[in-house]
Amino acid sequence: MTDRVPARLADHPTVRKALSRKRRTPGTIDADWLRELCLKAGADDVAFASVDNPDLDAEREHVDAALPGTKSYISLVVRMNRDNVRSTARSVANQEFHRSGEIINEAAHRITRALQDAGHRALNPSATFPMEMDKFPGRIWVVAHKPVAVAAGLGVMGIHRNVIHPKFGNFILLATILVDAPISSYGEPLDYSPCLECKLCVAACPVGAIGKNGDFDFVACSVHNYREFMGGFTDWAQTVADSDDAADFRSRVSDSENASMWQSLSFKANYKAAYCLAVCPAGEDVIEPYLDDRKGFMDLVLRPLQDKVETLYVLAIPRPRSMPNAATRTSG
Ligand code: B12
Ligand code: SF4
Repeated sequence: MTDRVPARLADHPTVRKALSRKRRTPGTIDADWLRELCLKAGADDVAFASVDNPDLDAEREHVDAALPGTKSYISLVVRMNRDNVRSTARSVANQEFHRSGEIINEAAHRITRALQDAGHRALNPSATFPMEMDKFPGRIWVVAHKPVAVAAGLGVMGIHRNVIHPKFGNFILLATILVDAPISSYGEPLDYSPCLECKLCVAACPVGAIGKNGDFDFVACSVHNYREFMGGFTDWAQTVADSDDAADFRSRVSDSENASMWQSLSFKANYKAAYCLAVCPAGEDVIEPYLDDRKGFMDLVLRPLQDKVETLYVLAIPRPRSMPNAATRTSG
């Protein structure tokens, strides 16, 4: 090593210090040590997958671009508080998503730091936003957390295409850390799906994005739920640009919609619904009230969301020109 250092660098204090200490040659990461590290850092569950796992072939080029030489995925789960997600008050549910996102990002950041200190190259892409908007409307996420979690054995995607953890149900957020080393043992996919096929998610979605057979209309979901993100923001800005004057603009967009957009811009972008997650009774920790009294569960959890009067955002498909692109839902 010393021979390879040019003479003009050899006397630099940093170089002298680096050369005098013991070299670390990080090898395979011990799975038990890593699991303990992740749980202590704030994850509620964790499992590992290899980049060579054929179920994750589609991720390979993306993670290799993010961290060249990625060898393993560390898949993290953080629980969400269920009744917050179920609330008809969007501020309550959004606060739960944002806070859980911060918790999982903080956990991933701590774990990545510990891996770096152990001599590894490691990277923690954001759990949710920010994403790679220069690629919009293409793939804006660095790594797809769901397939990694499924391959690592942390859950299975239900009819609503969210990952259901066998114990925590779908009240979880996911994150993935990329690391440049193999891990001593990898997870296996679950041998059953926690999804009960009850179809409450189908009944709850305000824009019909979830098909009974598991088809998912991501455009319908994205246009409504993500109204204050990406394309929905462009539509709002376009309405500003297309308006003749203030009165015209206020006739097109309600004060409440503008205030909501401003709340998203000034705080964090808020989701319009996550009702598919809210109503899902799957998971060992979640299922009891549903088993005890299915009608009671529906009255308590599903009905208030179905009955909520709210603005829905849908794309205009060929229909009379007078049809607006926002409609008010008056009943379930
Ligand atoms: C893109 C995305 C979305 C898109 C598309 C959803 C989807 N099913 O892919 C939209 C905007 C609709 C969305 C909505 C929501 N999302 Co989202 N989303 C993501 C993201 C960034 C990637 C998802 C992904 O891996 N897709 C690819 C494959 C794996 O998904 P798939 O279901 O098998 O296939 C569908 C897509 O590929 C889609 N598709 C096909 N081509 C294209 C092209 C583009 C450009 C897009 C956008 C989609 C798309 O159609 C396929 C069939 O449905 C992840 C974060 C991340 N970095 O992983 C969060 C994530 C999946 N979302 C999450 C959540 C919570 C939500 C919402 C509840 C939002 C909310 N908080 O209100 C809703 C639920 C909608 C639903 N029922 O799926 C969580 C899920 C947690 C869990 N338990 O599984 C994640 C993992 C974020 C996180 N860190 O936890 N989401
Ligand atoms: S609500 Fe029912 S059908 Fe939908 S994902 Fe959950 S368990 Fe499966």
